[in-house]
Amino acid sequence: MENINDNNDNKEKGIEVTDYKQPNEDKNAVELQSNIKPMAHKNKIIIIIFIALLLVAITVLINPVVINPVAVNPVDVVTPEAVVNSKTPTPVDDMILIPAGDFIMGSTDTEIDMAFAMCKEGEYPSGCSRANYELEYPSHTVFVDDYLIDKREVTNRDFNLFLILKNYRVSSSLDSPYEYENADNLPVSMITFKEAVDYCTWFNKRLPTEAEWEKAARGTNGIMWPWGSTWYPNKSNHGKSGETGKEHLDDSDGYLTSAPVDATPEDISPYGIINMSGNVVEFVSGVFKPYKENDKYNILEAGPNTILMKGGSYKEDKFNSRTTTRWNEVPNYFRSPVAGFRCAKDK
Ligand SMILES: [Ca+2]
Ligand SMILES: [Ca+2]
Repeated sequence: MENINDNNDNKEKGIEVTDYKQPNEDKNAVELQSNIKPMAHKNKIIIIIFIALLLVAITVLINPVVINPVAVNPVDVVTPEAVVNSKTPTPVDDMILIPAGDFIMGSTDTEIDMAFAMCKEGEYPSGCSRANYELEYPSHTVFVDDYLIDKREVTNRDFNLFLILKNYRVSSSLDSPYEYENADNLPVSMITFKEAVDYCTWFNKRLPTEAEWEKAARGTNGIMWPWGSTWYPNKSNHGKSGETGKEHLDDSDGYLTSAPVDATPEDISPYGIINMSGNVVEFVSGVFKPYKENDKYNILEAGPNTILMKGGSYKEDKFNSRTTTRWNEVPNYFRSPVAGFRCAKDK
């Protein structure tokens, strides 16, 4: 700023600032510069190339393996062998935070009537009992604290990883889906309640409570299926109603039996949790009993240690695939190709 001001001052005073230099001196200066510039430019290029080569050499020495930058979904491509052989084997950990707050749990009398009517309209109306849906009564508000829950059902791949790394032995020799080929990304099933608990514990997680599971499935507004209160037959992997012991499979949704855990992305809850209507029913923690708010129906106690499961499966029709659906079974020996689980944990 000072020089510019000085020049302006000089111009105002009628003095040309370049008058001190003779014309011949200027010519020599130009010639001298023209001789020096190419040499300086070459040197700069050589120095830049040298530095670039040095950086490349350092990079190669530090990272000898070129990593493929293409993004992949580990659920789709990682085999159990690859995971076990890696330096840091780990199950897929994809959890979603459910914020603390109230939600609507259970079903109203009207919703129970709707479920019963759907059953009566199915292929096996004589097998329908309203009492099955009265287990969900009443609709009541429940506060649930912050927690995290798995976005997807636990896969064969991850359960197999648990068996290998933990040297865990299941309680019987199984004709197990997780021993099938090409089944890595199917939901694990044929496991007992205890085995599901042990898996979650090994992963520093736990089974969700029934309230946590139901809130994750239906959000705060009490919707009937995870995506809303209107049934869409192609959103989830479901089955169809039928006589006990008869075929309940339905491939109209694209899957006759269990589907890969991320294959039906439209079976999605308000929180973004997948497969809470269909695929496999899911163990939750706690003991099965009528809701304490039930002042109307005489629900038979199923036993002090009766376990709970939630949601539907690839063998269940729409009325048994609702967010409020409750199942109970005797633990320890129960294992089924339609029963799997997902884990939760405190925030
Ligand atoms: Ca199906
Ligand atoms: Ca499910």
